Amino acid sequence: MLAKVEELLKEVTAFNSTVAEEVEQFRIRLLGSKKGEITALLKEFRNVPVEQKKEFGQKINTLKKLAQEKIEELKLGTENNSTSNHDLDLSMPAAPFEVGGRHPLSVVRNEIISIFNRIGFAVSEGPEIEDDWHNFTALNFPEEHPARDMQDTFFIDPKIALRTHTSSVQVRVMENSTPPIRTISPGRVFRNEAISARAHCIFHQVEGLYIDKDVSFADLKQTLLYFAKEMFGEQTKIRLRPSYFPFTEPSAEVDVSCQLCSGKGCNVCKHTGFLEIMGCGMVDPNVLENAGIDSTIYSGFAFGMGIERITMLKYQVNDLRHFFENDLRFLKQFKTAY
Ligand code: 2U9
Repeated sequence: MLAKVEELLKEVTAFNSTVAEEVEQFRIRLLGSKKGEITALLKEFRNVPVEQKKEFGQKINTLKKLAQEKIEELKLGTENNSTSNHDLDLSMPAAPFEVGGRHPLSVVRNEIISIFNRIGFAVSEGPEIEDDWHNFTALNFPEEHPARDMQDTFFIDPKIALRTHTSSVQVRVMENSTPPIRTISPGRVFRNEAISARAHCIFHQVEGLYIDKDVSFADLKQTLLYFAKEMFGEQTKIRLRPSYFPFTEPSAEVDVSCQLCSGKGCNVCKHTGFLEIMGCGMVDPNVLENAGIDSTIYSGFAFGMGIERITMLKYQVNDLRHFFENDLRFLKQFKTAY
């Protein structure tokens, strides 16, 4: 057996090849798990006479190591030399790969930003974890307002919460700049609500703010009419209904004429011809003063909309949960340039 080891040592030392298949055949012949010659010699170790065990053990280990190293070394030199590469057809077209698309909420958010950019609104962003002042107090929320309740807002501690609207970002803009201010704030907001087809505890808003001398309710109406026509089509009409928000006075809900029935009345608009898209109003003088803006010199309007709601109306999506489930069959329908 020692003679066989010596013979194989010589053979391994002398072996050379640049062809991958030859190297692999050599590996199987020597080190293959079933019929490999070195493997077989290792199995025979227990039959070697005791006085030869030491010498045989050392030699067979040297042989195995040498064979393994040699095969690894030769493999490196043959990687680009395999005969199977001759099957490669370099004239074949490349495998198709799928290009991703933007999420529908991003598509609509970008469209809203673009519409307001065109009439001079800048984009402002701010923190998702907000203090009581910027989220509630500066915006004229009374101490006992229900939104300040644990049941409606995710509090981190008594004075810090996940923002419930992006108006908080605009308070920061007002504190840090002087009018004229024309800005929109897109972003995620958080409310402690049960998840359903119409509500989610995380959703996306765009809030808008315009402050200057002599800003009037007429400016607000024209701005929103321009937005509605750009977003839903030139034929779109708007309607304002009186409402109440702590931060605006007067306040209104804004409806657009129903896309499906062109305002004639159908199931979607519950036969009213209109669908609610946002809230708006003139910024309450208290809010201006809270942020350091003189309400005797300046006035302003503000509006706020949920991006999910705008997207549902524009694309006839009937369940808000689709936006959070990442089902590709849903998402693939929104491939666009935006
Ligand atoms: C400042 C002052 C006032 C923003 C406004 C609304 C009306 C409104 C809701 C629409 C659906 C939020 O997503 S929603 O639940 N928003 O109705 N938002 S006026 O008013 C502001 C903003 C900033 C400094």
